[in-house]
Amino acid sequence: MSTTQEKIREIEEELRRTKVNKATESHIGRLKAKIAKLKREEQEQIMAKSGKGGAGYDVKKSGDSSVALIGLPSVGKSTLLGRLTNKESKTGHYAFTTLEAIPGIMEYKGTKVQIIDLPGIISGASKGKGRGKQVLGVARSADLILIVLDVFEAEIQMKLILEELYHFGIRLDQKKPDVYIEKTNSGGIAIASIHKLTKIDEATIKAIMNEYRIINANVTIRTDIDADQLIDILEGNRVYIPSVVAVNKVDLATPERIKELKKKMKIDIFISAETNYNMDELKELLFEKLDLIRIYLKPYGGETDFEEPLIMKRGSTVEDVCDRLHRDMKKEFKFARVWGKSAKHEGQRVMLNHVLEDEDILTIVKSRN
Ligand SMILES: Nc1nc2c(ncn2[C@@H]2O[C@H](COP(=O)(O)OP(=O)(O)OP(=O)(O)O)[C@@H](O)[C@H]2O)c(=O)[nH]1
Ligand SMILES: [Mg+2]
Repeated sequence: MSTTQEKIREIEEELRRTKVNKATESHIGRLKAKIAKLKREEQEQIMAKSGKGGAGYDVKKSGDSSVALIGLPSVGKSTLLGRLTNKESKTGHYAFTTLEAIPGIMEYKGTKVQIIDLPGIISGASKGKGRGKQVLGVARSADLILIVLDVFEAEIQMKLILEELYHFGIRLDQKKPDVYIEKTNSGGIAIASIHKLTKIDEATIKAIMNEYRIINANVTIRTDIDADQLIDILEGNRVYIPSVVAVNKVDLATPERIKELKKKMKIDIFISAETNYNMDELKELLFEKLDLIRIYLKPYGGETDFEEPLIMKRGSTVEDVCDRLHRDMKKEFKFARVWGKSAKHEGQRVMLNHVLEDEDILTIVKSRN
């Protein structure tokens, strides 16, 4: 065991021994920050050691959005890729059939979603075990992570996956906490929070920040954060990704087992890649969670193109559409007209900041028209 690992273990031990109450809150915060820093050090050591041979998978992005398949070996990820896309990935009844990242394209409701099949992960993946770094590296840059579990081992697999993802800096189904830190030269740490902070107090914030050698700063907080989230912000390098949890091979399980799992854990969908059970439902769920919207373009004075909608992230504005269409579009923009859910009335006249909705029809009027 390295000295870094020893130190981590020691502090983790102290953390376990410390009773959680008002008096120990800032001490606990400081210990957590120490652990985070040491873990980063450990991670850097691992990265340095595995140096060359550890190049990441080179997955070329394509489609409107991407989904990474994460699960233990043999849970059925490759079989699932074959069901969701037109791509074949070798399947087998033995572990580690897949050794690389294999992308396929799922076409659904006019969108093209890249689904990436990956080798199974194992305990210690985030520390580089069994191609873990490469696999989790792909997961980090995906728009959504589809967690695939085996119906008979769902509980233990889920626990392992969550730990590995967390340790690799992936925060699932969490919005990036809105915390803004502006370093200053004097005056100590001034905290301004928009809402009441219920999970962390000022002393703890200061203790954690001191651990990161920040003595003077203006901190603006707009999320009800806890100590871990503040540490995430200070560490940086975290990614915030939505997930879907699917339990596979339910064709092999009894109704009792399914009921038990439903009671025990939060599962989004039960599937069988083998028998195609709930495959359409899974596609719909992925589509919903990816939060994509379809925009039908109607050229000025022309017909609406319902065949090939523009696929955008939810929350996109007319300005985002302009940027997607052409680099200079914004310069020539005069106004736009919208029909559909986001319009107050049919053909509403809107400007660049207008937020669009799924299946809106949009006409952009350029100043030259
Ligand atoms: N009964 C049943 N078997 C399945 C199902 N999905 C996959 N399998 C079988 O499970 C085995 C493993 O499937 P794979 O798709 O290769 O699993 P994987 O997760 O890609 O495995 P690795 O690449 O080794 O990580 C194969 O023998 C599949 O035929 C399912 O829904 N039901
Ligand atoms: Mg596979």
